[in-house]
Amino acid sequence: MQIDKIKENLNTKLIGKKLYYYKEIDSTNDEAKRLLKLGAGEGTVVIASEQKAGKGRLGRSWLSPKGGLYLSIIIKPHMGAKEILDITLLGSLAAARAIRGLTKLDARVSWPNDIIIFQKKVGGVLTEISSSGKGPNSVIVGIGINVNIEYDKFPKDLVATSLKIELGQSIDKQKVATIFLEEFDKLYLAYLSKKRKEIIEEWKTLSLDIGKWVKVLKEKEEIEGKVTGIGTRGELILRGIDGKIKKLTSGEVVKVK
Ligand code: BT5
Repeated sequence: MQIDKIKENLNTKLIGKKLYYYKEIDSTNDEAKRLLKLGAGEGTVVIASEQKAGKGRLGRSWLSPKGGLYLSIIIKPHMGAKEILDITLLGSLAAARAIRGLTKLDARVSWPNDIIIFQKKVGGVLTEISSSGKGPNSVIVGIGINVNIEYDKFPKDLVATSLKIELGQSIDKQKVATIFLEEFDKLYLAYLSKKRKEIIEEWKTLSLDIGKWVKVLKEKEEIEGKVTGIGTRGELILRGIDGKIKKLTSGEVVKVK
């Protein structure tokens, strides 16, 4: 990865002023946590070419071979744990914007943290709160995007794709990283200046779930309903078959009809 190319081209106000690069690491989110303990500030970015213990949510793992983009951003938005879903939505929107802008592929989002192209997962967001830093809670936004990963690197049972697979050719990974960080920077600054509503509206326009009948997996429970919107804290709002409205703050959409 040509990290200097990112540093030279990056045009952001807050994000990526400090950028750490590793050829190989356990998890960029874990490294961001370690850096936080050493006093890393808001906007710090950790990028790796390969992760040996890439993490998904709920203890799942994130396949992280060479060719993918793996990065984590430290932010300090002065908010409680309840608003963390907003940041996850913001992260997936930034990724969808970057992919759409660079490739014209129809990248979409699915609640709460998936980035999807033609029904296949091309990226995911893992947002974690860390209270170990000094001052306000810090939030670590980890993002993985399958950029130049070949089809045979994915296990058969994984419904995944990469930008290379969809485009039929490799794409400049530095550019994907730069544009993603710039989109994240814009969205995060907008979020801080009370533009949450606009961000959620845009997320909804790219959502595969809104208005659809979906199945949500929440722990071991399966909940079905028609998605009617996103709540004030990023929660998924569903109308069940009984007509009752449910608001989900955790779980994930697993099936869209
Ligand atoms: C996610 O979790 O989608 C969050 C992924 C976040 C990864 C980034 S990479 C940089 C940073 N550092 C980290 O250690 N993590 C973050 P979740 O919604 O739980 O989805 C995980 C599931 O997606 C797995 O159980 C697999 O089924 C599937 N999966 C794993 N690797 C994948 C990949 N490379 N592409 C598509 N799907 C994958």
